[in-house]
Amino acid sequence: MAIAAPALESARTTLERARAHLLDLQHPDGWWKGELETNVTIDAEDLFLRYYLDILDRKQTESSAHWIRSRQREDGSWATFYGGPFDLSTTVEAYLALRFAGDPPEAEHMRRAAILIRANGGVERSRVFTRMWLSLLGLWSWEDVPMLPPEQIMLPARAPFSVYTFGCWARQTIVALSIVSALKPQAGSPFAIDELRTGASSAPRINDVWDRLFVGLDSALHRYERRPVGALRRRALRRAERWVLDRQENDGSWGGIQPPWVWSIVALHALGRPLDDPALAKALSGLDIFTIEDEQGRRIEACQSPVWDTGLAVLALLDASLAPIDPRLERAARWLVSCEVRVRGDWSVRRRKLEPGGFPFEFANDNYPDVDDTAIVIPALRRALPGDEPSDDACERGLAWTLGMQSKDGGWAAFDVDNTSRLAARLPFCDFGAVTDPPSADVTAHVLEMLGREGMGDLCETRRGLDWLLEAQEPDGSWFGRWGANFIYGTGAAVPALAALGLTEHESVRRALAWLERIQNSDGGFGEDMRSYSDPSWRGRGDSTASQTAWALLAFHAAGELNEAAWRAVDWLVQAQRPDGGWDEPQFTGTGFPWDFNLNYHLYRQIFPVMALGRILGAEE
Ligand code: R01
Repeated sequence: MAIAAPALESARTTLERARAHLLDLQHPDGWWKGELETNVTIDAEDLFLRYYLDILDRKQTESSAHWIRSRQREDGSWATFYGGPFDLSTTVEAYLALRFAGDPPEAEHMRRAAILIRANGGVERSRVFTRMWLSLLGLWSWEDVPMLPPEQIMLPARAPFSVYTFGCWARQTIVALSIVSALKPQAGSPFAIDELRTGASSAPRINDVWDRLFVGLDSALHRYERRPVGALRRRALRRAERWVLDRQENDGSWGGIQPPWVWSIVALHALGRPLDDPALAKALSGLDIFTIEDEQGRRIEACQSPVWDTGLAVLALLDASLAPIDPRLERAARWLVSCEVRVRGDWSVRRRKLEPGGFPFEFANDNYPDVDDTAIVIPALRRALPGDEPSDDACERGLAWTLGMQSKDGGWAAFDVDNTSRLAARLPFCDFGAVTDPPSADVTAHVLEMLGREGMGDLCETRRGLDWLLEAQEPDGSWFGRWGANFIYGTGAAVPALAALGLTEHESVRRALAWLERIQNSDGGFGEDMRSYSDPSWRGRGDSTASQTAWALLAFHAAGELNEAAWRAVDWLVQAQRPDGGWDEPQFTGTGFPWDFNLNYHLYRQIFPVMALGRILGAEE
């Protein structure tokens, strides 16, 4: 499509400024890492943990309280994403953290929150995690939360409800919690929270026979708790403690994510380990690495994404015609090679013969490399360090590992193979977030795009993955987004994958483009609110954002459709760019678990526009 010179010129200027801005954000060691924003339960739970361990620091508490107050909305609520609806558990935990910081319940901002909490069922209707924290703090009873028996760790890996039935993030959290659930530690709380109670039942709702069965099982487990078989319980606790200790990462974390990390600390402490115990000391000092302290206040990152951010940034800068020999790209690529995982992790329970390889999401996470990061890093290394032996060796190992991680239905998930139990989510404990890790369209698409670029389009794994992806297309032409919001993310990953396999003319690509054109905003941009995960009427709907507009452009470019809709989206990026070359994006466009645990990757808004504009303007040269 012939584009007027001024439009082309302004797009080029936008790209140059964005590229310079992105390069300015590179760390001297070569990597990129944007803040990974989540919600205030992470900050509240940090205070709860420090109160429980009796290591609360006045200044830290006040700075965390300042941050938590700053996230409260006019109506007194807290949410799990920018512009999101009131969330009961988040509001309960934020309120409680401010109580620990000394905010009196009669203060206006506290009263407003308490009214909302009571109006929505009270603390009794908050999620299991929240009520476990309350139990730890002496504000709830361990009898009134689901029981997680440590004996579960004794089950063979393939047994139903073995810890390997669950996704890695839930597995690590469950093992630590099963120790806590058995020992029932409780700190004495300095105050009551009657103002948050309604007297409602906290029992899980019974909707079908499975709920009835599992609630019955939980009651039986609570009865067993009164007289557990001593020898078995002691063996189980020892086995669980060993399992936890064997998985602590070099930075002191567990899996580089907050929930297993804080609950492993509570578990080891409840087992009697002193705070200067080596594992506990490393775990506590490691939390400082995930702590951000600035004028906005003190906040904790639930996770960090340097490998993911750096792989994407390298791809974007290469797409924006930065020469591979540019020393800044070389430094980034060498850093990525140094992140390769060379040891077996939990993934090998289902793939005993598969050689280690692949890349993680975080700085330190040898136990849980993921297929998604591997599928981004390998193409980045192949283009940034062409012909480099150590890099190519890492890529070969990563490719072999990825192929070995294909699930039996032909799709790829993030961390595990065939982690698809539908019963796991029915357990009373599992009232929060995804608890399994089934194949998803976005991860499968990233893998297929990598295999296409590797010239492995004819491999049987590729053909089965392609069948899986085509089968997964929604009736409206889009694809679901598991790790990004939402259908725009899935579609922005799937179309480049089909193009990389030579299927630009495929009917499913036409249907995807037609869907994108139907949902384009009147301002030319693209946006999709997190609400589309819980309300179909929000599919493809939301205020325009830089990252989601860029994802749509990746699909237009891959399909060879640089049409009027595409150029209106380019123009939206041009108009929305800040003078410093970056974009603002308060909206969350990433997910840890869709709807329940949402992420705002602070570098998405900088990286994806560079990638999309780079590919489009490169095509116009
Ligand atoms: C959490 C939790 O805090 C959390 C944090 C991060 C993730 C892990 C890996 C990736 C990378 C993305 C997000 N790729 C798989 C996708 C790339 C886009 C998940 C969860 C909250 C509650 C519990 C995460 Br329970 C456990 C963990």
